[in-house]
Amino acid sequence: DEPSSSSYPPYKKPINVEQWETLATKELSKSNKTVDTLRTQRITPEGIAIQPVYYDLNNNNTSSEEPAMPGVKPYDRGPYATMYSNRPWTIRQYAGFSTAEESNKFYRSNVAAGQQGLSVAFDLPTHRGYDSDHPRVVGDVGMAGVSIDSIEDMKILFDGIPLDQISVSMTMNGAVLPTMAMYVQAAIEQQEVLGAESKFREGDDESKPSVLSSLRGTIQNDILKEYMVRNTYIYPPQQSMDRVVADIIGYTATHMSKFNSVSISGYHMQEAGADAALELGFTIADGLEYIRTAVEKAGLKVDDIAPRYSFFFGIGMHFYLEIAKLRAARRLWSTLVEKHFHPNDKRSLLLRTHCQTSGYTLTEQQPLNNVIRTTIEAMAAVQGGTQSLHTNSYDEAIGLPTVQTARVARNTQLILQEETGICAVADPWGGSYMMESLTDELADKAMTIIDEVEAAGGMTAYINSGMAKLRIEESATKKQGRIDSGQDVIVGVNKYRLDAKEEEKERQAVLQIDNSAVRDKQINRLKELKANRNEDDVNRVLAALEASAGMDTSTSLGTDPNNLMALCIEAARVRATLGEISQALENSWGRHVPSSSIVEGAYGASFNNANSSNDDNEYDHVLNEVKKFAENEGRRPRILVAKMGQDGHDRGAKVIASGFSDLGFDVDIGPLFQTPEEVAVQALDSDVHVVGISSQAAGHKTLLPALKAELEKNGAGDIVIVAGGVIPPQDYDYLMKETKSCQAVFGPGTRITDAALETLRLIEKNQSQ
Ligand code: DCA
Repeated sequence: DEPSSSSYPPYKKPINVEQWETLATKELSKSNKTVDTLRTQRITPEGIAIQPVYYDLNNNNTSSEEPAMPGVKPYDRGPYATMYSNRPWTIRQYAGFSTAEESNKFYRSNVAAGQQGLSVAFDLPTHRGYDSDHPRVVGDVGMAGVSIDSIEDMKILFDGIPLDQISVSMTMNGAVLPTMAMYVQAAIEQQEVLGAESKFREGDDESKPSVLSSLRGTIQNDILKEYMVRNTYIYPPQQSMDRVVADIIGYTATHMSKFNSVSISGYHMQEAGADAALELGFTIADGLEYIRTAVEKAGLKVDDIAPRYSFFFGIGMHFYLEIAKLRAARRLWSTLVEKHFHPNDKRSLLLRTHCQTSGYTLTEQQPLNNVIRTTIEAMAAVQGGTQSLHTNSYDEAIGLPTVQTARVARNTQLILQEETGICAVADPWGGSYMMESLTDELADKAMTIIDEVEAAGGMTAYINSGMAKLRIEESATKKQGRIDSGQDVIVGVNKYRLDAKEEEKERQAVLQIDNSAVRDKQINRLKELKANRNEDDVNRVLAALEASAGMDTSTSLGTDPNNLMALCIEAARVRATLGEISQALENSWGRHVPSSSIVEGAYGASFNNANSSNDDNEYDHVLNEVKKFAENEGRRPRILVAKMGQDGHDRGAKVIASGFSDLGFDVDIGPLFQTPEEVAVQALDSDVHVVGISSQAAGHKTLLPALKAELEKNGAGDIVIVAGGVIPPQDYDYLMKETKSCQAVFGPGTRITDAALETLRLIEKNQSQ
């Protein structure tokens, strides 16, 4: 019953209830429950006992082919036999903003209010390996996450939070070595403070666990998807895989056995526009590549590392499909890991996953609708059997969540866990004709994609060929065309929209961060740190790091003295900063420079599909207006689509670039991570009519005025600036009136045809002045 690599037949097994009971009993051993308790723990007022698992009771359990039980290979129905009837999923809200003090306060109150695990969002300078005093990060410090420059910040972040008891997930991929090291060193120093009360091992007291082996949590450490979609990489792919990812996996396998060393993430692919099959196929292919790197290149054993690989998927609005996706993911993973790596430990086959409801499906218009969307997505995640879940706040299309919206998001999960009875049953969909067949079909489609990647030599090679990025961007552009043409309905946006006045009334307050105050605070703390440390120690460790980075042999074994994770912990101990540690590695490896391209024709084709019968459609109207402009002007309207600061979310920028290009604009697309000065230079060099700035990470209030000033300084004040992305409507006046730093803001939900037409009008207006 092994699938072939090119086709993926439905995977059915005889039901074996006894096997399930044995597994369930084992899982229950740490509680005082038995299988019988589970069978009777939820009785409805009508006297119906809800069962922990359902299967075809008319079968004699051996001869017929049925979907295998939960906890049984290939795990379609869940990685554990008892699932939530024994232990509900972890409510794990992703959060972090401003300073470590502010975020720590927020974490503590969340835990007190029912959150079960922490999940840290770092700001973009931290992701990209810059300290807060670096000139490239002026607009980004503390904005899209918490700012961490050193071990001192990390200690404050977890102050009063016992790291041996609460599991901590950290979304970090670029500067993953210094961040992980600072977390570990913070735990060691936390234990020193706890002193006699500490449950950790001191000296050679083997009866107690060591600090490191007590730490529970997950580091994202998934660099492959950064090159495809999220763009918070620092170093080139090869060194990132063979040294950074592999050394962390090796180190944690030896010293931190409860820590998940990688969180293989499809989420960002879905956010960037990938459909479910692409998200699934690419994510599983990434996972295979991470095992290969650890086993074949670093010489680690599959059973030492694979049980601590974890996954992360996005959950959008296609309810049935998202459930099928998680079922198919577990099946594909267990089958392919078994086939390629022959593990002995069953845990190597289990796909355990975190999920997050989709940020992309949230709308700026009528934000309360987002509560409903998030609830539906959360239900898909848990009916698909996720282990851990983040539910978005309903105001996240326009900014950072407030205390109130964060509470609604958390309560969404608490209500599902404690009011609905959903936890009582594992995989309620098992045996449904529709769900089983959807699972088969989606697994099949994803398998075709995995085959394609494997044929190209695995995911690193496939990414290097540019194909992975292109396929996701093409999928995103087509999706935008379907939304703009009304084929895909979004209630309150492209259908049932309120008029402007009513929309205004529904507007939400958003959390405002005083970016320059956070930056000043961080810079002061950096100065203090540097004044009080031993520079010789710092220089010695940084030199050792650079030397190790320069070696061309693997240092991934957890016992290797040159293991980069071990050296970074030492660097954190002597108070080297995150920027210094990152720079030491960069001295050996350099910084990765991405290339960018534009998908052509996909927007137009997708838009026109819906309107093929209509000769006089809006798409053609815009195309004609652009043509007229070109005839009058002697050249086409030219736009530079750019991103400033460390914000790497480029779905919006890419989709706009492709859409405008299909609509007849000449489009230049700027490199990522530009300063306002660099964008101005490119705008002048390319003689554009308009600069379109896409901002997803809250830096707009600092960066847009700086760009405007820079253009004016160079005598190019007539270049139109338009902005789009996640910009709260409250900031529109500041940008358009107070500082006059842009002439239009295209918020979420703007159709590209509308944006293109308005941009054209603004160019004409500027020219006539
Ligand atoms: N019966 C008995 N034990 C169970 C059951 C059950 N039904 N369900 C879970 N458990 C156990 C697990 O085996 C695990 O124990 P272990 O650590 O000793 O193996 C423990 O309970 C925790 O459960 P788990 O399902 O692993 O849940 P989490 O600790 O929340 O981990 C996971 C979830 C996806 C693996 C992790 O990588 C994670 O938290 N990711 C979050 C990533 C994130 O936040 N990203 C931010 C965007």
